[in-house]
This record gives sequence, C-alpha cells and structure tokens, in this order.
Amino acid sequence: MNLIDKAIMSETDEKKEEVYSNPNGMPFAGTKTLHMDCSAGDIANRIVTVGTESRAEKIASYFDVEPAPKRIKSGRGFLTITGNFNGVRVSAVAIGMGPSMMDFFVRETRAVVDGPIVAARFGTCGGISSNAQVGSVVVASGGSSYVNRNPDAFLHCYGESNNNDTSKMNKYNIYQVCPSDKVLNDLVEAKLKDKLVGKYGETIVDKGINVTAESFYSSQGRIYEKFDDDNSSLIDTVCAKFPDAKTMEMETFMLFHLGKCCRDPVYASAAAIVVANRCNNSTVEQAVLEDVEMLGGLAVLEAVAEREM
Ligand code: R1P
Ligand code: URA
Repeated sequence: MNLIDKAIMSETDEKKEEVYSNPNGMPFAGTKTLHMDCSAGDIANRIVTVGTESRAEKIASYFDVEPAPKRIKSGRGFLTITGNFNGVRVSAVAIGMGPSMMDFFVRETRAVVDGPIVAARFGTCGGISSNAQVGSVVVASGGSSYVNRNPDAFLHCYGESNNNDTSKMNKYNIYQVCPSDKVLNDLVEAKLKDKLVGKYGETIVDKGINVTAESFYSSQGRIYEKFDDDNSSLIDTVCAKFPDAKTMEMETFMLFHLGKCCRDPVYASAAAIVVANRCNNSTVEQAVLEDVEMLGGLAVLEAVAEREM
C-alpha cells in the first residue's frame, strides 16, 4: 500500500466510529451501556425502580439538595436519577413498561455497579383478588409468578396452510413463583405502614403473590374481541394455581428472576399500588393515587436506603 492509499485509509478509519463494542457480551458505546446510557458511577447500589418518569421524579424530590442529583435520560426510554437520600447514595430509575425493559435495567445496571444491589420496584397494578382494594399498596412478599402467551397455540390464526390442532393447547404459560428478598420485603411493608396506615387505615397496606404478565391485554385476561386471545378464564386459572395471588403487572417477575440468577447479590422486592380491581371493576381516584405514590415512594426509598448489605 502506498502512502496516498494509507492516508486515505487512516482518514476513513478515523471517520469510522464504532456503534458499540463487544457484540456477543455486554455491549458498550464508549463507556456507556447501550440502552440506559450509564457509565460506571452513574447508578447507585440502592435503587427504586418505577415505570413512569413522573414517579421517578416524585421519589427524587426526597433526595438531598447537595450533592445535586444527576439525571441521565436515555434515547431508549430510561431515566436514571442518582443522588443522596439522608446521606446515602441512591438512584430512582424509570424504565417504562414490560419484562424486556426490566431485563435491560437489571443487566445494564449490573454492568456498571460493583458489589451487592438493593432494588425495589414501586409500581402500579391491577388487583386480581377481591381483597386487593383500589388505592392500597401490595408488597410482593410471596414472590412473583409470570404469565406469557403461547404463540403456537394460535397457529390456527396463520391461515389454511396450517394443520396443527391448537384446540387443546394451553394458550398461556403460567410459571412457578420466584421469591423476593424477605429482609427488604419486611422493611418495605413496615415503612409503608408507617407512612400510610395513620391516614388511610390498616387495609391500605397488604402483601401477597404478584403475577407479572408480558402484556397489559391478553396475558392479563383483558377481553378485546378484535383479537383471538382465548383468555376469558385466564385470571381464574391463575388464582386457582396461586390462591394468594393479589396483583398483576408487567415487570416484577423479571426483577426477581434475574436477581436470583445473577452471580453477584441482588436483593429485590416490589410493591404496587392497586389502580383497578379486576374482580369488582373499581378504579382508584386520581388524588388518592398521587398521594399514595408520594407517601409510598418515600416509604420504599427509606427501605432501600436502610437495607443492610
Ligand atoms: C401498565 O399500565 C404499566 O403499569 C404498571 C405495569 O407494570 C405496566 O408497566 O406499572 P408502572 O405503573 O410502574 O408502569
Ligand atoms: N398495570 C398493569 O399492568 N395492569 C393493571 O391492571 C393496572 C396497572
């Protein structure tokens, strides 16, 4: 190669910026994780994770003023706010919705945080037990199951070329319960009671088994006649399998499951505000939801900050 070719080559090389490194492992774009845009030091070991940015901001409103909390908003829907709470380093992370977003959160957080992680989800949910009253907060002390749709049981929707008999197939997979961290569960429950019972009464805080679903719709038993979902008995089937099941949402199982499968300790818990009861068709009042989000958010933050590691 002559000098002119070399010069052209190095010029093109300089322009060629890598999108990311390590495509078969944990990829990084420079020092940052691909989807949360966080580098080492950007996330604390103690985390409250939520769905919406507004809930993350509510939790971050309790952070100490100094040092000023750092906000990282990724182009993929994550907001990470890290600061101090009563002198303890903590993060509030909004991840959006669904098990895949929780998968990104757990793995990419693990990639930039050393040592044990304490992580509690503070979300909203549907109540699938008549005892799960709207406005109450249910701690997933009994762990979380997981429900997903079995696409092969819907092969009949693909057209005439398919001769599979799907009529006897299970349309939904219902998985075993994954446990949560008892120490953190107990702290979350105690803190929630401390903040909420005086104002709303004993029944405002409850505990039970959570069921995470991959969809808000089909695998949560919502009926929408425009789709073949075959889910009218799904909630009854779930409750027959897990009589202590009280709540249904979309992320908790993946937090617990990946926490258990992680080779470094992840102490995980979850609490969720019941926004709608699926058994009696009731829904929470907006003002109650916002108040319970504020008070409950503080409770979960205190628990995360205090859990021994
Ligand atoms: C669905 O409306 C969303 O609400 C629940 C579900 O898990 C799902 O993410 O949680 P968040 O309120 O934390 O988003
Ligand atoms: N979030 C869910 O995933 N389901 C509900 O019913 C309510 C909130």
